[in-house]
Order: sequence, then C-alpha cells, then structure tokens
Amino acid sequence: MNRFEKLDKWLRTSEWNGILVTKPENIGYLTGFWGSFGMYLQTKSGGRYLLTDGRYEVLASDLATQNNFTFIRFKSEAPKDFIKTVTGTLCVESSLTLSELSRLKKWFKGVEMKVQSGVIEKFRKVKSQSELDIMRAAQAHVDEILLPFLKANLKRGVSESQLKFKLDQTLRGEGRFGLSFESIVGFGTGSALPHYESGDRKLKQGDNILIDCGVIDRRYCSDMTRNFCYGSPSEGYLRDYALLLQAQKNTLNQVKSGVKVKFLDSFCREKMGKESELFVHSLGHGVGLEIHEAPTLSAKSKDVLQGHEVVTVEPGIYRPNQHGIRIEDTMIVLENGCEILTKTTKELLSFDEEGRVQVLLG
Ligand SMILES: [Mn+2]
Repeated sequence: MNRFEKLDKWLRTSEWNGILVTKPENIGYLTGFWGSFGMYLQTKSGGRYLLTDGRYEVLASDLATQNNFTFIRFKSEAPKDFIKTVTGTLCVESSLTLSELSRLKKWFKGVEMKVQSGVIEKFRKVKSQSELDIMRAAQAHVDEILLPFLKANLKRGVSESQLKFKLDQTLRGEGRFGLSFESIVGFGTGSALPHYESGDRKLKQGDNILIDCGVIDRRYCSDMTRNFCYGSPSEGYLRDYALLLQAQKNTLNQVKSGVKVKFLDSFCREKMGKESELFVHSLGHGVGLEIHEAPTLSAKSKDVLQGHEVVTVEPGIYRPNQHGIRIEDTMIVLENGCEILTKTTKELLSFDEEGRVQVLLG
C-alpha cells in the first residue's frame, strides 16, 4: 500500500468526506511537493488534488503525473475547482494558524471543518526501508566527522560560538547536507542549560563539553548528543557521567516493538535514582522529516513503540551552575530490540591541546 492508499483506507473508515493537508512536511511526505505554498486534498470518493501557484506549475504537473493526483493551479482567491471537490465534512490539521483557518472557512462554505491532529504524522512514524537507508547515511556522516573535528578544533580559548560555527560548517559538508538544527555547543556551566545557545564562553582546562547536533540528508534529520572533556573534569562530573551512561544504556536495552514509551521514561528515571530530579525534559522523540516528530517518549504519552519507528533516547543531568550532561542516541525500533544509528563512542573522552585523546570512562 502506498501513502495515498493508506490515507484512502483511513478516510473510508473515518467520519470525514475529505482531509485537507496543509503542513509542508505532510504535503511533502504524501506528494513529493515541497514548495512554499501548497495544499493537498484527498476525498473519501478517491479524489486527490494538489493546489499550488504558477511558480510550481512544471514541478507540480510532473509530480501529479508520476503519483496519480490532480494538480490545480491557484489563480485567484477561493479557487472554485479545488473547493468544489469536497462536500460534507473536512478534516483539517492542527498546525493551521487562525488566519489560515478563517481563510479556509471562507473558501469551504457549507462544509463542516474540524481539526484532527496527527493523521499523517501517524503514518510518518513507521519508516520504509528507503527512509531508513537515508537516515542511516545522515548519521554516518556525523559519526565520520565529529571526532576528527574535535581533535582539530578543541583549543584553549576557542569560544562556544566559534566552535559551533565551525562545526555547523563541517556538518554541512560543502553543501551536501543541511542542519537538523543549529548545533548546541556548551562548555562547563553553559552545558547545564538543556537548550543552551552557544555564547562567548571560552574553553579552559577542566571544562566539560556538550555537543548536540544533526544533519539533514535528502530531507531526513539526524540527532545525537555527546559529551567530552578538555583536560580533567571534576569528580562530580565523572560521577554524573558514569551514572547517566549506565541508565541510558540500560534503557536502550528495553527498546523494542510493543514497549510503552511511558515505561521507558520511568524506567530510565528509576535507574537514575535521585539524580532524576535533574533530568528536566522527556526521554526522547521520534525523528524523520522533522527533528521532533511523533512519537514523544514521555511519561504522559500513551504511545507504544512499533517496528521501524526512529526514536531518540536522551536522558540528561543538569546541575545548575556546574555542568550538564545529555547522552542521546537515535535508533530504529525492531521486533526484538533496536538498531542504534548513532555510532560515535559514548566512552568519556578527554582532549588535550595537541589533539591527543584519552579515555576517562568506558
Ligand atoms: Mn533530540
């Protein structure tokens, strides 16, 4: 079953006469169209329509032929040939802004529109072999460059933002990759803020370093967080790292198809003991066309892992004004375990001025 057929099947058993897809990642996922303006409408009676403007006429017509849907050119406000394709009830996505929704209400007069969130996102959770291959390749690029990059660039006095800038540049691989997000580079106390923005802080002996980064390869994101030291870190840092690494590894051993995500979240916190008070975010998230997508691995989620979902497990310990540690792997969920995509070592490595590396903790 292709993606359109899956949506057909969903529509047939739903209360809706059609679904209007407006979130760019969802339009892209279904149709292959990634332009800056477009809407995709699929109806219970089997109609499939992509609305976009003249700038994309050639591209959209080609995609329509390849994928067996109808391209409708947006010429004027309230495009009649698009609007008339659905009557009755129409499902719209929760990502719509209020102004977009009020525009659609003017278009689809007499159609009952309601929001149902996560319809396409649910399809996107489980990846195909070709999606998985791209995601493996994206992470392989990061694994290939990260340690050599650090050897060459961890120098006393380099600032977080300088290192971040160079890392982003290296990750982009001369244009072959995009960034899943701007890399997070934190030194010492800077790392203690979970979503830190790199600043002017300069690297000094004894600093710990937190790096969270990912690339986009053919529209799919990668995500990994690793921790390093410059010289010798504090005893407290080593203790926290050892504890967190053990808890993270134990949690990875629990990941497989059929496991409740809230179990994983609480399992990890249990393993962390009282340090779990310093673990101030959820355990992880799905990754794919978006860096954060379904499922969310949190205590509140009712999700159950399914085979070929791609998710992160990323517990952290954030000690205010001291240090922060987050160990994040991305993995493919399998029937009896998982395939870890993030292959950069989790041994705690210490770098010196000459780029020599020593293993502090294994
Ligand atoms: Mn993440």
